[in-house]
Amino acid sequence: MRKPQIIVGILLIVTLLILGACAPAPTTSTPPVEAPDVQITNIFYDGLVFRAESDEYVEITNLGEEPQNLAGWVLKDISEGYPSFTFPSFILAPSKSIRVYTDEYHPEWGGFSFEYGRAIWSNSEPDVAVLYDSQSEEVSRKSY
Ligand SMILES: [Ca+2]
Repeated sequence: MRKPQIIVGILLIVTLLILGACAPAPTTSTPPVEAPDVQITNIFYDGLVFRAESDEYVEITNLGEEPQNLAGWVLKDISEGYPSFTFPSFILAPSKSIRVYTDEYHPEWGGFSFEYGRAIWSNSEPDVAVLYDSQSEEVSRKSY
């Protein structure tokens, strides 16, 4: 009575080992280099608010298919080297946009602001905005 059970047990183990060996190996290939999913898509540089142009904004869009957490990401005017804005933890969903205003608060666009008392984006000499990820790697840049 016990021998058949042992044989069945051995057969089971062998079957499992064969199945394990046949299972697809985990892929180690790296994904191809693509355009960054999160990009600066618009710079509204000519604000309507007289002089201070607090309504200027930089629009950032997730063009990819995965949500992206912007925690620690930095948006900077590299033409002057300042100001820079560091994002708090925020999940930017696919095909969604946020805006970083010069000195206004718009919760419907994420509520981000440089809180800068003067115009940032020059109307006469185009500036360059750069977006860096939390590792200080450049993700996107745009002028106008
Ligand atoms: Ca401006």
